Amino acid sequence: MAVEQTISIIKPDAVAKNVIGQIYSRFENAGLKIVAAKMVHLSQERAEGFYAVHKERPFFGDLVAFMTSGPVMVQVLEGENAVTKNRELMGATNPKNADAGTIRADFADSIDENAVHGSDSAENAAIEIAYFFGTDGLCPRTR
Ligand code: DGI
Repeated sequence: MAVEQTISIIKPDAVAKNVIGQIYSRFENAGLKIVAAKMVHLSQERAEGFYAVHKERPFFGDLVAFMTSGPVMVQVLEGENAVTKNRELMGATNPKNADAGTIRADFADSIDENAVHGSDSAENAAIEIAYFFGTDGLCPRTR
């Protein structure tokens, strides 16, 4: 399996719970490396643009309001099978259905406030990385 990159976002609920470090530890313990990271408070436009695929869904307004309610931590994770590995660490979208020991089982309260985002394919990962970090915002690990 080739080395991949994926976007992870620690959402405003988990930032507010002060568990950025605990979530980072899970990435590191799974062999994923952080090669870019920044804290941002998304504007309405940035949040709407990021979730544009969902704009016709009934929960879109609530999703954008939640994602702009406080800062988020955005990182690029790199490693073998990074897209799938991050999705496995996250657990199911609805924390009620998330396997024990996953980030959402441990830190999310509801489907509306579910702690983390992760790219769902390598194609979307490339789009999301460009959305947050442009073409030269990554720091390849040189040692
Ligand atoms: O990739 P995921 O975050 O697991 O899920 P997704 O890309 O299908 O949806 C993006 C976010 O939108 C998800 O993290 C929470 C929200 N969402 C998705 N489906 C529903 C939802 N929110 C509500 N209230 N109801 C839904 O059915």
